[in-house]
Amino acid sequence: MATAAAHQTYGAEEAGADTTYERAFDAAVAADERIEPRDWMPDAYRATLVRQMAQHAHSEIIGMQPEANWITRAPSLRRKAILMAKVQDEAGHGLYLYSAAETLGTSREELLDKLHAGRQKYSSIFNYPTLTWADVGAIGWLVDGAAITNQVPLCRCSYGPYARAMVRICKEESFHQRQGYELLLALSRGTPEQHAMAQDAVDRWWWPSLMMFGPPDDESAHSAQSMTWKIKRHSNDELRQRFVDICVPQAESLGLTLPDPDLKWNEERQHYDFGPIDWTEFKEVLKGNGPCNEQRLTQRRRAHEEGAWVREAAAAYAAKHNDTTGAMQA
Ligand code: BYC
Repeated sequence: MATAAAHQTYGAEEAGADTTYERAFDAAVAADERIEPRDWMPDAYRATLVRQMAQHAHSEIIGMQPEANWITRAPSLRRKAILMAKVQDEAGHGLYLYSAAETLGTSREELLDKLHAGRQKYSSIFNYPTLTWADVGAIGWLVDGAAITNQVPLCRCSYGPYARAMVRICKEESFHQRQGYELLLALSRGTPEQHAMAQDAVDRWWWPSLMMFGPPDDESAHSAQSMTWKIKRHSNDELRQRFVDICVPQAESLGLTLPDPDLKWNEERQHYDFGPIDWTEFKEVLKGNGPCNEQRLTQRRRAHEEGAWVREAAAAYAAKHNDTTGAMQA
């Protein structure tokens, strides 16, 4: 926090002085300063952050499922070790994000309850099945690639704890994306069957990856406000275009094609044009009608219930440890 006036600590006795605080908050955002947990912030800013960070955290932990599906069937020890490390990283990302959300006054328990009750979303992408081993590569290349494109700007998000969590997450996502690319390259250069498997996976994951960036700008309910608050730095369509532009040459190097006959370089725009996205499918997935929505939530609820004893044991251990520390101090 740089300027004292811009960063007033919020307290009950200060209610009524919101206008001054609001001006200071707006000035801090305009000056590209970070807002920190103890700073005054508009209720709607806090609610928007909780919504986005919760959705992001839930995506990380639900995102473990489609990939974990292949851990036992990885084709070599090396691939298995890499995949296990990646899936563990996703759990870690979830934890950084739940912790960052806790700084806004919401507990991890509360957010998980909302996820399990279907009251908070997670990314549409994780409602698609991983049918073959090549899907692990396609997720790494496309899904992690889309995640990085979307998340690198979040390292400059106005809310400090979220921005700082994103720095480490992006470094790890970058490794994930490269392992996916390397996996697909190995398959693409392998037998004709392996090449066909890689192509099939790319065909199935391409369009859902483009949907990860959210609805088109003119239908994005939150973008304008989130960009004013510098939570988001770019619009959904801008980031989607950036992702397409990155992927086309990479697909060529992989020796694979992208399943879009309208994909072509536009000299005037200096971008690739691409075909229409099936927003009906996106809306259906968000409504819970994607191929795996039910399976993902059922598995998540079951994992939570089965993990109850771990949480109880950890709480008992912490209480015992606190007792011992207390006794030693007394
Ligand atoms: N899926 O006004 P909009 C990862 C919702 S990567 C589901 O544009 P916003 C990972 C949106 O929440 C994935 N819902 O919203 C990678 C809103 O509904 P509510 C996670 C979506 O927030 C590899 C409504 O549609 N990444 O974790 O301004 C392995 C209107 O949208 C989606 C993040 O979460 C979607 N694709 O922009 C493992 C990144 N798109 O909330 C894990 C952080 C939109 O009003 N999040 N909706 O009910 C963001 O950057 C933004 O939240 C979004 C959406 C760009 C996704």
